[in-house]
Amino acid sequence: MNRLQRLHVERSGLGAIAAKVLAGERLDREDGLLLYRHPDLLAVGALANHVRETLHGDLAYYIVNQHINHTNVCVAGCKFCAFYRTAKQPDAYVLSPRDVERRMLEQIHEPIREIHMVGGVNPDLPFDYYLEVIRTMKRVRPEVHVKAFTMVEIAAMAENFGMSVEEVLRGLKEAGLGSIPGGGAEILTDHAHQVLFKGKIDHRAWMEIAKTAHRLGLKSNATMMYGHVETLEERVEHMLLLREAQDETQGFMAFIPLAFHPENTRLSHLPKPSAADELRNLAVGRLMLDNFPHVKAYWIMMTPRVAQAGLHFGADDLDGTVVTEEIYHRAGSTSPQRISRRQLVVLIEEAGRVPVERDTLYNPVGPQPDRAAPERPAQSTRPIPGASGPEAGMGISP
Ligand code: V47
Repeated sequence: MNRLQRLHVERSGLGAIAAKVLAGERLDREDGLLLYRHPDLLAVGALANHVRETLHGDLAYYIVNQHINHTNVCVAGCKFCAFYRTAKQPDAYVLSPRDVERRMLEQIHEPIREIHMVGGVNPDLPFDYYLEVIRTMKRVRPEVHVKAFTMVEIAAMAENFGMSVEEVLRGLKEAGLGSIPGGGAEILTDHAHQVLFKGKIDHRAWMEIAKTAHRLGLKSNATMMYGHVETLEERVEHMLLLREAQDETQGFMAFIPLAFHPENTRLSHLPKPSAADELRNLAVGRLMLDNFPHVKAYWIMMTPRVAQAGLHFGADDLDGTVVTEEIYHRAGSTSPQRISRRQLVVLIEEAGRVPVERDTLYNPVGPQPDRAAPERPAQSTRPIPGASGPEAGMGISP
């Protein structure tokens, strides 16, 4: 932070939090709430940007990827979802492994590094279906990273097939699964679970599966879907639970706040998210989740414009080219369904950041930009043991 920004943050009344951030001290529940309630969004953003730049300098990551939703049939009945169908509805679908192959072949000319696949909780699909889909993806593009199936889908597989979560994960991993996307976390509290998504696992199970995956060497992301029935306290609680789990496993790569899109859902009376709320959630996430390496501004749901601004509110990643997105588009997203690699690069450059193409695990790929990130790889904003001075704690743990 430069002197002017520091003065601004102090005058805004966030001096105590700023001092903690600059000293690398962990923020607590009350700090989280204050950051949510504070009227000066730019001051909150400046603090988050400081952490973001300490970790990643000017770099902003993107990936060339393809999203495929293999089925919209789901028995969970979540109130926030515009995507799911019952098996009997006329527009219910399941993609066969051959269909998945076809979708991939349509994009075979693109240098895709990741397939992101999630779908509904569909009890009619056998375990072999999931294995076959993964094997097909690896056959069509052996080099592709398969990031697939949320903790919710994995829980359902374990239950439906009489297997332990560990057996499911080992089977999927053997077939070629590379990591797990961050979906299905919603808001990790009993209240949100009861009101919104009681047809699927609660936060205890979500976290246990995440930790099991991490222990088996599968990295994952973590989302937070906000802006529906939850309170600010619940958002902070969600972040604290993630932070605690991350202390244990170090298995989460990115935190991805997702603003609720109400159209075509049973909560369609709720307002659409504001850009200010989206930016604030990125910023609070960046500040509270001091042990998460990355914060993602998922352009598909934020729109490219707000995601660009997000790169100055704590986010260091825009996600990817995506190709075909259904979950938000059914819920009223006005973003395009795909974006080219060139467009992503331009979006990042226009925002004053330096684009870095990455793979799923955040290894840079392709030609590297001239300007580098801070010397050490991003892992945590916790203090470096033994370091001193007012900004020492903003360093990165070894
Ligand atoms: O689990 C569903 C959310 C998630 C709505 O890991 C909604 O890299 C807002 O998890 N309004 C799926 N949100 C998407 C997801 C994701 C996206 C991008 C990257 C990654 C990653 C993961 O979307 C669901 C749910 O939490 N969601 N419906 C809605 N109407």
